[in-house]
Amino acid sequence: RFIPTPEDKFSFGLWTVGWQGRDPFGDATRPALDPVESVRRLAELGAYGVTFHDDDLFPFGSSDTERESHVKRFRQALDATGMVTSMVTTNLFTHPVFKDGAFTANDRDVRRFALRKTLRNIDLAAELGARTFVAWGGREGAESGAAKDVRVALDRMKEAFDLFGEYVTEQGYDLRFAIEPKPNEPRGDILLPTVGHALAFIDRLERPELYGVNPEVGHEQMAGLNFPHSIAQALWSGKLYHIDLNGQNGIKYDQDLRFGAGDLRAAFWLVDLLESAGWDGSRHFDFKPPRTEDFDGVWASAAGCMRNYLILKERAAAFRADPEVQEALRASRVDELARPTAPEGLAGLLADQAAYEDFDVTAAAERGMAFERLDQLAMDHLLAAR
Ligand code: 3MF
Ligand code: MG
Ligand code: MG
Ligand code: MG
Repeated sequence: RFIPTPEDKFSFGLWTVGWQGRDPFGDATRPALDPVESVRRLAELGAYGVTFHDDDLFPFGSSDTERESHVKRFRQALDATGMVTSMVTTNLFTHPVFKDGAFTANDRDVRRFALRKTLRNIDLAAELGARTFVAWGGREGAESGAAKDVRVALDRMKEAFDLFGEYVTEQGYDLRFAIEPKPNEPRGDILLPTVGHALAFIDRLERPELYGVNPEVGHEQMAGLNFPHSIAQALWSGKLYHIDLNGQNGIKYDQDLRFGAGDLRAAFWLVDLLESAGWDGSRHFDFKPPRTEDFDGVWASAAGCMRNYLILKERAAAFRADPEVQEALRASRVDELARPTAPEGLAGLLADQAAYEDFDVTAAAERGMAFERLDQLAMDHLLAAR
């Protein structure tokens, strides 16, 4: 029970299990992990894919031949294990050159370098058969007001994404972009801070169909937002192109706990939503095994992400299948929300005396919604008390 298989489509960033535990206050607590070893171990644990930043696979500044040899070893590991590269992304935040951002750095030559670094990496993504290219605006932001003209920065951000869209179209690559919002950290404030901001930005691009979002559990929760609600709106917009699953305890620094840690109830509703929406993309984990852990702890943490997803999937299915829950949903009139409010149109609505003149406001106001009973049933299922 709860044993992951490739059919579950679980994937991990190389930077997750490979995180050495360096934080603003402390040095690395673990040695570097060979990407080939990560591929092998994750395959053994039941994952189907891995994802990476260019710099996770070959060090920043590698020559073309060094780059080729790293890619070749990685490819061999994929072939040997049957793992896929499900997503590729660019590191535009670690090297000091990106201290003021990449596509929106005030320095124009830094922006041009960032575009070229990304275009090179888009080629690699296509070469490895990835269909999704994630862009997190790591340092696109500011600490102070006059430092960044946000309207102009958004022009430059649009310019960058439009160029990438033109490039994949010209090259005939089957690749879509997923923008990853985050409100802050490492910058004081980051541009495109939430899913909603990113969705509005995408509407202004030249080829909007090429772009969607890559929401991360902890990033929305850092802003105090309801993650399942953000995912629901992304799905409703047809824009959920990828997802970063992890755990977070409220409005704090980006904790990147394993999936299921942190806000467990949000995780339950998230899995319920993804599964009932028939989400067929990767279940991608972007977490950090805490720096207290040795490698046994790293693999236990990775396994825990998948196990928790599968447990929650079972719990959510049990909730949906319970006849008492179905009855409670009806009692809360959840099905009624699916009925269009005025299908007869404006004229019919205006002519309907029952809608206004004869409407019994008092009686309607007195009807309870029965949400508490419904939510307790969910709680019982989540805690396996039913
Ligand atoms: C930072 C993140 C990033 C992105 C990654 C993929 C390092 O909080 O979440 O992880 O997910 O850059 O685009
Ligand atoms: Mg995070
Ligand atoms: Mg993160
Ligand atoms: Mg992320």
